[in-house]
Amino acid sequence: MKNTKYLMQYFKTLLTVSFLLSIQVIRAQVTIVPLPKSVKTTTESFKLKPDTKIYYQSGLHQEAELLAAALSPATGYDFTIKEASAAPSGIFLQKARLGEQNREAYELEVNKSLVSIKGNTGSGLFYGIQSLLQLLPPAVYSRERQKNVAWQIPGVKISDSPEYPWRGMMLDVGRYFFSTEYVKRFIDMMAMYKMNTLHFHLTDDNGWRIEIKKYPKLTEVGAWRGKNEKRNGGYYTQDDIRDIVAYAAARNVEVIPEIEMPAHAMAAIAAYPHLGCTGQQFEVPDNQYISKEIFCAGKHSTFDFLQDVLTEVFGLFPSHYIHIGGDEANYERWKSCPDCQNLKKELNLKNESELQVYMNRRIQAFTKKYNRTIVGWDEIIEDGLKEKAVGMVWHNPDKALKAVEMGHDVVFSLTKFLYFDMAENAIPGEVQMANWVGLVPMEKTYQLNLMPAGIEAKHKNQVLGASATIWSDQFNHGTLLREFVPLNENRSEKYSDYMTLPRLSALAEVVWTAKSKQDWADFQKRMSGHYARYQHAGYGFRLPQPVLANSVKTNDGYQVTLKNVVDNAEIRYTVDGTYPNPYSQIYTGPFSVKSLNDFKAIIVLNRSQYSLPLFVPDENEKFKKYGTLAGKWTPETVTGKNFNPLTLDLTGKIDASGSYKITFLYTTGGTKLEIKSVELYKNGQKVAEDVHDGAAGGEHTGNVYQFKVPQFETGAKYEIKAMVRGDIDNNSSGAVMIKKD
Ligand code: TNX
Repeated sequence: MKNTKYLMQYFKTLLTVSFLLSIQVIRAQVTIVPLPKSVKTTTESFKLKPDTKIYYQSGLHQEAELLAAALSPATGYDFTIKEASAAPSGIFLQKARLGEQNREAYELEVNKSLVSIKGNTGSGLFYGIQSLLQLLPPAVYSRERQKNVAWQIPGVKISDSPEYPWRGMMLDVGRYFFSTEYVKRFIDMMAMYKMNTLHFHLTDDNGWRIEIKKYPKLTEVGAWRGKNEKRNGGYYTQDDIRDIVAYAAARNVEVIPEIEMPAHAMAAIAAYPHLGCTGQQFEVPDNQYISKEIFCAGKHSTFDFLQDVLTEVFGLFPSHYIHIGGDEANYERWKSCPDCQNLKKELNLKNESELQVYMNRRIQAFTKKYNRTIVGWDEIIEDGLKEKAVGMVWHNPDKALKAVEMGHDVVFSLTKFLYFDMAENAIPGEVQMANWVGLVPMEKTYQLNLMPAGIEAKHKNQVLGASATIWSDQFNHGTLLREFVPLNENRSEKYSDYMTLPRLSALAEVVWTAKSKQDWADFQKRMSGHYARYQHAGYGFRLPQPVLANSVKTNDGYQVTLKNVVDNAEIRYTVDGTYPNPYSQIYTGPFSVKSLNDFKAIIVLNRSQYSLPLFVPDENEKFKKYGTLAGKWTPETVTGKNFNPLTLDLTGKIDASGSYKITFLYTTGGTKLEIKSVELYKNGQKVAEDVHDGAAGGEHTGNVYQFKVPQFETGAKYEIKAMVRGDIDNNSSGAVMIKKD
């Protein structure tokens, strides 16, 4: 008995040792995200030791301090920092004129005695440091001492610089007030992935978050909503703002404030009712909806107010840009406001949209005096906006084309790729998020193309980059923020983390790395070690599901091979229909199932952090009563803005004369499919049709089409042509079923 016990102990130790060895091997690979321009590896390596010194050339003290502060907690080493003009060993930070002139460029060279980081500026140097941290084991991000880690840095020669200057994230602190501490952590996440622009959405209907000395009610009234125990909110004092701006600047992050106008302004109007058209007193609304109450464009006092606010804002934010919102203005109040109508007449404007252009122009003229450039949601890109502006394109790439042709710059913020308030998946267990544009999985974000047709050569430099959004309006609806294991403590902050990571890492590569070098499979491989980095850094994140690597048909079913995409994690699975958990069967290699719908598999990082299950949904089962599958539609097969034919081959599925029913059934996507008609063709000849309007989406209306096959002919080719289009966007998918009556 005793012997077996010792033997077991021995094997356990052996396993642990080989486990640790395997980690070492993985670590020796360079897995930097975003992928650098050029990486050469050597067989040498540098080991951080308690007596490793950090040398810096004059002017780089701040960067040296940041590096020491990044390395000290996990290593437990108390690094000596010293100014020096040259260094034979240790870590050396230098300002140098690099071949690559970009201010954010850097070079990082590691050999066995020296780690050298060079940058044209402190910004470049900061990025050299970020890459260095990614060469160290994930535990380096921990704020607690990590024992038994060899702090080895592989030998490399890296030269690197970004493709785009605007690498952004937007944080909506208007709908949910994030603490200063959280905002700093958010900046840390960005900086880790070389993102450099924080778009700070400071004002909205549901909250005004920045102290303005001249208008104290903006925060006394406008920063709070709800009554009694439901009362919530908060704001940043001007000192908090200065603190955030400085913290960001030290990490090469520029903070661009957004003061929304004319809409999304209920919090300000609740504080100062004269800012609205009616002067009526409102409360700060607790939910997000498109409000009719917007800033009055017809009164001079509105402009006085906005200019006073902007003056204080400019004093706090050194950023060259100021975001003025401009989205989703409902003009109903302007239409019945005597002041707005008088002004419209006076200026000879055709409609209220031109009144908004007037407002933008007036604000733009004011900001110009402060040498600032306005940024706005793509609604501001209208004729009449004289000076150059930046359009933040969220609707569709056509808007970007219009903007660059008018001479403006653009930043992509496209909903379908960059709205991180959309869920990545729709399967049970996914944290519920917004869904009005469908799903935004990480792979979709990675596929974003910043040079759509028409922009390329001529307007290349007008594309500044991209920015993803963390809208927090869903945080208002307590019921939508479902309890989820990793999101236990401060739910809203963890929720925001979960929306942000890992998609932020994918966006980072889209804006930093040349498109020609972007490769999803390679990215996925490099990412596999990054979840542990997030974890050590204390960030919440979403774990990806296992990947179905292969399924081979066998005599009595399928053999399934799964791929793990997270380092040092297990795959666990079930074959009995139940949801797997961290104690389910461990995956060690290919397994057999009768039907592909029979298995569900998860990635388990640890007992409390595991992914949603990978499974093959059984659509046929769900839709069985509608007959058999005639075909599918996907965003790729539904093209254009108008009705276009979706052709499905029904040869073999139509096998007798008689009446047939075709049913369109939506499965996923943010918008519905509209159907106009279904025509039946026999050998290319139309033989029957059913014309009526139908739709397949969250609700199905008129989605069943019926026709008669007159004389069935064996060997004939049967096809249907359905005239379909997406409602707003072509982003839904679904099944088309056929059933003989
Ligand atoms: C649209 S995008 C908005 C926001 C919402 C978001 C929710 C844009 C400029 N306006 O006010 O928070 O959708 O996804």
